[in-house]
Amino acid sequence: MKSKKSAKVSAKTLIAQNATAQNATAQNATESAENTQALDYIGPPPADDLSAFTGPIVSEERSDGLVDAIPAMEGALEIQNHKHGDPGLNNSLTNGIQAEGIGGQYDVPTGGAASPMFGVLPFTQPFLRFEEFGPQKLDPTVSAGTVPFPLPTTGPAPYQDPISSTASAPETTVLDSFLAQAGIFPYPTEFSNTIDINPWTTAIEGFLERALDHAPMEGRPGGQGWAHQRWNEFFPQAYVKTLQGGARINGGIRNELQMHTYREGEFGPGGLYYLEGGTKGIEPRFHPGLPIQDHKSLWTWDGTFPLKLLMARVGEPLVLRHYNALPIDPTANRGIGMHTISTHEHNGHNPAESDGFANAFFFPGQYYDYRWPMQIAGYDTINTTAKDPKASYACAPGETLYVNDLNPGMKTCENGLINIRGDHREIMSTHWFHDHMFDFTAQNVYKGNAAMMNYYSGKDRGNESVHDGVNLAFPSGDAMAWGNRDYDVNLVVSDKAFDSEGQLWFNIFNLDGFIGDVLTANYLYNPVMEVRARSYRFRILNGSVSRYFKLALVEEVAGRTTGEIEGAVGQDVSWNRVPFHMIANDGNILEHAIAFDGKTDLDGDGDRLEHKGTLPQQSIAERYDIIVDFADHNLQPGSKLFFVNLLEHRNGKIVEGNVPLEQVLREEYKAVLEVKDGVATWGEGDPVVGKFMQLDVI
Ligand SMILES: [Cu+2]
Repeated sequence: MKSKKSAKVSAKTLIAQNATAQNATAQNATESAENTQALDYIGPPPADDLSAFTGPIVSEERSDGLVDAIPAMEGALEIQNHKHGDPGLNNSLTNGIQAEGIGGQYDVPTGGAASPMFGVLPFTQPFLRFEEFGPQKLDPTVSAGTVPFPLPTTGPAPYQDPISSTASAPETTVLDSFLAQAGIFPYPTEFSNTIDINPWTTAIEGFLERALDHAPMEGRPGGQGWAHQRWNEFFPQAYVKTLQGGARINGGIRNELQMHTYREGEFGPGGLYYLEGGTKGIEPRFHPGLPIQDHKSLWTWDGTFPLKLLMARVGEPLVLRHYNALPIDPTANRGIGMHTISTHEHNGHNPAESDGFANAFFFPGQYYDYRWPMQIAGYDTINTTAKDPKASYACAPGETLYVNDLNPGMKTCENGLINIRGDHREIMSTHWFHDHMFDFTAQNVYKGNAAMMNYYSGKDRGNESVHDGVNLAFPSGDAMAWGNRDYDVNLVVSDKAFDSEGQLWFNIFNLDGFIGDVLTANYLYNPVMEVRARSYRFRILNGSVSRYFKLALVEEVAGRTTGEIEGAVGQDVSWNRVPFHMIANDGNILEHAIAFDGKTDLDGDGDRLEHKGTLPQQSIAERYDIIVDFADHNLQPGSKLFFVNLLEHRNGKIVEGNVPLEQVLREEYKAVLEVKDGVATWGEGDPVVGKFMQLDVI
């Protein structure tokens, strides 16, 4: 990224000034602006820099040098005596079932027995909304807590290892006190913090039985090549502190960081999504009747449930400080996943050093500062004067933002907006970020390293009541200026499998793609969500690692012949397809909403009905944003709906095809448990085809 603009100023300086002089106006800030062309280095690392380009340069003629190169995974796998640990050592393959599968037509889960469900019935647990990380203003005047990242200690299972601290995690309340400290320390820097030392160094040295040469606190590689590009221009104005960690109980430390603070709108007392005590006490399990996940089985953001959501704003550069609290011992993983991680913000326009490059992984005890500029594409060439209000930052009265327009400086929120540079048609909406570890992305994402990210902007405000010609007023709520989630629902759909003890299981020996036999919504098995009789936005992410979906929405009505899809003989219910509109795909808001109402033949194959209430195929990592009106289509309080998956897989290699909606609902297509040689396996169908989430209109 190279700036074409000459009149740049230092956001860092301005923010510091603004913070120390609360009454500093945009005019003052502009007057004290300094030219940052000299501050932001553009170009390759100098020859004497730590990160200067050295090769080997890869080409057919020059590939010999790679043969003797150190393997990319070298450090990640190291155990005692410079040996490599086997990260699959503790995988719980059940009953001797091997990588080649069970030989059945439906190899689901891949090469494994059917997941035990411990007698849990479908649609018997409430849905959980995502929990917000809650970005905070980056403010140099805040006196930040300086307690270092706590060390792993032994403790009781399932949240710690009782015997070995290097196979364990820091104690949960100690971790929470660490995360809850004010501010951010050490303060984020342009160059990687390779001066401070990884606070886990002594423990790591004890485990490796050798001294570490140098173990920096930050995992981002050092030198100019890994310094944050255009740092002064896109100086972070907000930050998030979080960690990747083994499963533990949610301590509720983010309750007050939720925008709604459990006081506003449907998240407030009496609202549909209010939680008494917030998220405090929520256990890491897929259903209250399924086992609590062990800290070695499930590695989520914060280590907790619910899954996490980053509410970020277009125009506001952000630092995500990501700590690695995973076990020092690479085999303390129940045979799934790698304890070194790298974080990729999927579809984001981010510079390479903050893009989750697969080999730029970081180690237990370290952090990595990802700096995401959050600018609109076209920043350098289109609307550089920031005159177009459609390209704007969403804000509340009194908020300020540094903007690098013709008159650079701190700008104050006016009518819910601050204009910024760039092409408004490029504004993004629904993203996610996830692990990108070399060779281990699938396992680590499966194991919980996946979070969602909503981009808020003038156009996509998260406030449905502002009609200013800019805001698209998508269903959301209006209790707050922006970022209302009352009727704006993040929904990650992903398939999982469990071993005989009910712990998360993945077949690491089959490299053709792993599919699970339990479909989850926000990592919950068959949850029930209550909705109002009104419009909702669903931001649906396919969070699987090898499985595609085709999702439909139906209403279930009493009477075998009442609905447009008749029930089978013996069923006393029938179904109606529920129309909706698609408004965004893969983080891009569509120019026009697309109606999936059966009136248009969207793919021109002569069949209109197939699009009524049914989405196109949804690939891995793909996002569809849809709007459903639970007050239309004869829906009303008391109506009961289901999300249904119609796409069949028989293995992780390839999609088999669509199963007709009628056959799924009538259970003419239905996976059946069969016991072969004492092992429960699936026959006659893919168990992930079918209903997976219930919606009750209240
Ligand atoms: Cu991705």
